[in-house]
Amino acid sequence: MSGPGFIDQLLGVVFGQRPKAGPTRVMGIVNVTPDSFSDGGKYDSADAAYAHAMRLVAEGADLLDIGGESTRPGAVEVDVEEELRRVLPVIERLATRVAVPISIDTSKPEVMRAAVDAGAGMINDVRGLRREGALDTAAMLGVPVVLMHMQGEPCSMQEAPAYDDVVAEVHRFLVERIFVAEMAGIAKRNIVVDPGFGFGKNTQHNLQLLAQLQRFAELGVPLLAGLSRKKTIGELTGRAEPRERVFGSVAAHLVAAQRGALLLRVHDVAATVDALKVWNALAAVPMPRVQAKPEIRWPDD
Ligand code: 7PJ
Repeated sequence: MSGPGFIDQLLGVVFGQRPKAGPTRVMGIVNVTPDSFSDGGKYDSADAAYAHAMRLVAEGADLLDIGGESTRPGAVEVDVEEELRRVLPVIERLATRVAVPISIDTSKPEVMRAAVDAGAGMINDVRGLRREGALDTAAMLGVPVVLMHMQGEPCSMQEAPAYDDVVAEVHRFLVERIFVAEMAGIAKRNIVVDPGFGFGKNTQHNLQLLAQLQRFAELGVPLLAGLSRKKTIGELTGRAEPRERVFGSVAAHLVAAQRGALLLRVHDVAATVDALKVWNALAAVPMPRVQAKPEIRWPDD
């Protein structure tokens, strides 16, 4: 291993050092699916997806996540040919026109390979490289990978999500996947982890994960969080319409960033970037040392 990797550069990390809390980066979501839950059908053509991606870059996205198969609850799988037909034209056009890295949101080895050939520089796998051939393909391609936790499969994962201890179980899973990925030849500095909010998790599970997100930030690899417009945000805010969950999503992502998430996967790039700017401005303000509490004596002490 020599020199900083792609993720180090993206995060502005000095090689060999990982920041405890650092400059959090924004990954803009580009769905090329006819059935995505929050912008369903709006960007199902390559032209529209491309235009949307360009807009996210203009809004300040640090990288783009291109997905051709919906993983929303209840979604049905698409085959390799269809997934490639959706994503490849978009990746090809973007790769030569945008400066930001492109991530491919897929679990299929064939799609990983073709997407990287077409110019994608990162793999985002909601199944944590558990599909047959995915580990070896990712290792061979040598690009960074996001290993996400999911209980079950999208078609049924929200029917009855159950854990004894969601934080401990997701943590154990991610530790295991980091180990397995390294054993398969994926460099640790190319690994990003993600607890997978909403993937076989109800609102209580998601809140517990968010409350203890710091534990995942301490795994020694960058942490990604994605809560954008998800059902949990809808439940907490009373917003049934995903498009109306922007403010709630921004709040959740700001909390995630403060608890150590270095990457935020979002639909609403401009709003998230503004929130991060406000938070980051505070980092430059000198904080006085916490003073010893004045001793208060009550008369009858
Ligand atoms: C996530 C994802 C997420 C990662 C989706 C949606 C569903 N990839 N792909 N993390 N969610 N890494 O956008 O609501 O949370 S698709």
